[in-house]
Formats: sequence, structure tokens, C-alpha cells
Amino acid sequence: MPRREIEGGWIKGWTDRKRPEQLEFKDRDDRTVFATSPITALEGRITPTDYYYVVNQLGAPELIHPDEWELEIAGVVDSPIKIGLADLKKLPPRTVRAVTECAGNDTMYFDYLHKNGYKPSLLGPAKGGKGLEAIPATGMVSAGEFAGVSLRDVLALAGVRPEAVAVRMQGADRGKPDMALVKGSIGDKNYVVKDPGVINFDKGLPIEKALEIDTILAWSMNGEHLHHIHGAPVRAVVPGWSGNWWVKWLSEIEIMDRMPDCYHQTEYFVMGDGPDDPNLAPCMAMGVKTLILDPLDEDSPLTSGSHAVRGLSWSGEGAIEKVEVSADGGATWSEAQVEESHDRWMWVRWTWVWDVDQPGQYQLMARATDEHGRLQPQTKPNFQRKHFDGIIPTDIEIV
Ligand SMILES: Nc1nc2c(c(=O)[nH]1)N[C@H]1C(S)=C(S)[C@@H](COP(=O)(O)O)O[C@H]1N2
Ligand SMILES: [Mo]
Repeated sequence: MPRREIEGGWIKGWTDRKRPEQLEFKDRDDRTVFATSPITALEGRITPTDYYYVVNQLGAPELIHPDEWELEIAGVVDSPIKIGLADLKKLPPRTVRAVTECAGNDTMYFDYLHKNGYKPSLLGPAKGGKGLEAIPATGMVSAGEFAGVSLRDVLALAGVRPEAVAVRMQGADRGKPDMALVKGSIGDKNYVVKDPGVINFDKGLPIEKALEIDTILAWSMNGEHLHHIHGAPVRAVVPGWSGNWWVKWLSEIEIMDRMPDCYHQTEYFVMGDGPDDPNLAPCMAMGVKTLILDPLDEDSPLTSGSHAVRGLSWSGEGAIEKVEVSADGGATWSEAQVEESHDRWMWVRWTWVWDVDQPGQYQLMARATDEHGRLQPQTKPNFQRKHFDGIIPTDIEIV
């Protein structure tokens, strides 16, 4: 295996380990508008804020001063209110550690596994790749610690009426969705995406999920104030549900007695066999997912002997109970050592020691089971290619 470069970065004046590289897309003013997380180069469970992925569907709004921020709560409530940050902070605190994953993370693997196509690299952008192909697989997932208050405590101030079925959360960002991006993510050139024109980003969260204690409004991420690009002053954190529910730059909440017709809920971020599927439904809880992050395809060949196989597993419905690894392409499975965790919405790290003597070509696979007994994968291929949770094999030659 080639020795990976160590020295290279300067950190607070000292030469140090080379820092991971992140793929960032910038606007004309050199501001990041979209970024992937260099997940294969990170350790531990919290993604440093600088390395968190970023997705903006409509472009980002201008800075909102926290002292001027006000959240309006109206709709089917006893008394509509407006609340500022100072009053939000009077409610009982709730800190949640959770994985944020974009519904379109790893979307290309649906084609690889189900259409026998090109295998994307976990390590970095495909050489010469354009558009979505240039995005490293798995770059749109991160995990952080978010501090704020339970949404249910905030809603109680206005008094939710019994007929409520949805909590429509609206962001301050306003613009036109980039149809090229939407089409690229769906991966079907012929699919005609409805153009909604200029809209605000909004989502109508079903009331049951909205009232869960860990669904929070957060003003802090990873121990500091939320950065503007991640939705400051206040964003929603909806653990287990894909990133699109985690509304950033929250400005309005409307309690509704029916499901709203939000573009990013009924047109985009929907699951089904095709746009006319009678059972078309919004992407909600994520499945069960595992990534082998060490070794990677690019580490092949390895010498015979003993190797640590390591990775991360998480579930959209709670804690991971078990992780299994196979070194023979899925014929036999053994249990990995999974770290103990008290954060049910976090991913867990796991290790499995692979003792291998025989030279040859091997396929490593890993799969997880969550606390509800859900075994990976849970999500069927679907026309918008959302919530990929299939088993991605790692191909290793032993010499
Ligand atoms: N207001 C607003 N909130 C938003 C979005 C957006 O475009 N506007 N993008 C969503 C999507 S698709 C994802 S995956 C997450 C990404 O959160 P992050 O950029 O903080 O990682 O934010 C969600 N919240
Ligand atoms: Mo997303």
C-alpha cells in the first residue's frame, strides 16, 4: 500500500497532518453554496463544522441578525405568536446528536447495484466526471451535535389545536430551484420536473414527528453558534429523517389541518416507482445504512495477514443493534465489534478483524440491523433515486 502523505497542513502555525480536502462550490463572491464532506478522511463521530456537507436548494439568504430574528407561529393554534431568540432560550434545553443525510446521498449506487453500472468511488470525485459524477459518493452525510429546544415546547406556547396534522416550516431563502440539479439528481433526462417558479423552501412535517422530543429548533451546532450556511439563527433538526426536513433559516411555522402542497415534498423528494405511482409518498425516515471506510477499493492490493475493517452504521429509526461483515461477497457473515453509544440518532463506529492468508480477489460487505430489527437494506430502488441504503461492496485483492 502506498504510504499516505502525512505532513502538509499548517494548523495554528504548526506543520501538522495534511487536512482532508473538501469539494466546495462557490458563488461569484467566493462564498460556499454547496459542499461535500470528506467522510473517508474523518475519524470519530462528530463531523467538524468546516467539513459538514452543505446543500442549498434555492441559494442562501443574506445574513439574518439574531437580535432581529423572529419566528411566526400561526395556523390552527389557540393564539398565534411571534417569538425571538431570547424567549426561545427560556425554554428547557435539548441537545441532540444526530446524523444529517441528504436524501440524494449515494444516489449513483442505485444504478451501480441495480443496473450493473459504473461503480462510484468513496474516496473522491470521479476523474473527468461532470456534474453529479464529480461528486464523491457518500459526500452528503455528516453528524453533529445540535443544541436548542424541543419544537413541541415552542408549539405549546401557541397551543396546537387537536385538528393539526402538519407543521409547515418555512425558510427565509427564496428563489427558483435549479432544474438542471434536480434532473441530474433524479438521473432521468426524460423526466419532466415541474418548475414551481420562485418559492420559499418549506416542508410540512407530520404532527407526530414534530411532537417528538428530539425534533428540535437549534441555534447551535458542534458547540458554537450555528453558521449562516447551516441555517442561522435557527434551523430545524429532525433526527432520522433525510436532510430536506431540517429546514434552515427558519422564519415561519404554520400549523395545518391537512398536508401542505410544498414543492420539496410533493414534487421533489418523493418516493415511488414513477411520477404517476398512486402510492407516491414524501421521503421521510431513512433506512439502515453502513459504510466501510477502511479499507477502500483504492487501498487494494493488501498483503495477507490481519487487517482492521472499519466503518460507520446508522438508522433513520433509532439505534444500531448489530453490524455484520462478510469477506466472501455475502455468502457468510460475522458480527463486528460495535461501539457503545447513548445517542440513538448518531452513527456508531465498528471494527471487524479480517484474518486472510490466501491471495486472491475478495469482496468485503457490511450490513446493520437497528433496534426495531430492520435489516439493511430497507429502501427499494425508486424513480428519484432517494434514500440509498444498499450494501456497497469493497473490492480488495490480497497478494
Ligand atoms: N431553508 C432551507 N433549508 C434546507 C435546505 C434549503 O435549501 N433551504 N436544504 C435542505 C437539504 S436538501 C439538506 S440535505 C439539508 C442540508 O443541511 P446542511 O447544509 O446544514 O448540511 O438542509 C435542508 N434544509
Ligand atoms: Mo438534501
